[in-house]
Amino acid sequence: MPWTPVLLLIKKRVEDIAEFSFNSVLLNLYRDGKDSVSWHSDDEPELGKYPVIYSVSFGGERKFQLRHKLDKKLKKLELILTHGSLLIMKGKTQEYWQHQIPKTSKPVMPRINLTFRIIKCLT
Ligand SMILES: O=C(O)CCC(=O)C(=O)O
Ligand SMILES: [Mn+2]
Repeated sequence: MPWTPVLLLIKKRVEDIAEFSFNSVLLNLYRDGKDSVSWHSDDEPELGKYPVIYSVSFGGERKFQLRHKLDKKLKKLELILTHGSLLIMKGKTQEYWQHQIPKTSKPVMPRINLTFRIIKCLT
């Protein structure tokens, strides 16, 4: 899909912070607490060896959890992604960690998450 004016505006704000550019964004809509994303790493080959992902959240607050893939003694990490927050994942995060947005039974506002990414082989 082509960039929309609003997405370009947000992309520019994110790039001003990052001091480099992104060439793609993935948009997720969580309509309510039943919408979720389960454990995964963003480690698709087209993101390269050390994916850099800038993740912007709008709307309802949701938990973001991280778990180490190998060291089971390490505690799960948990952050609350608030409206307007920016989460940065880079380096070996995707190699060693998985993340998820769990379902919640609490009433939550709809949420939109934008993950800005660099796809290495766009034609
Ligand atoms: O909604 C979020 O904060 C995370 C989304 C996510 O992990 C993804 O799209 O790969
Ligand atoms: Mn992800």
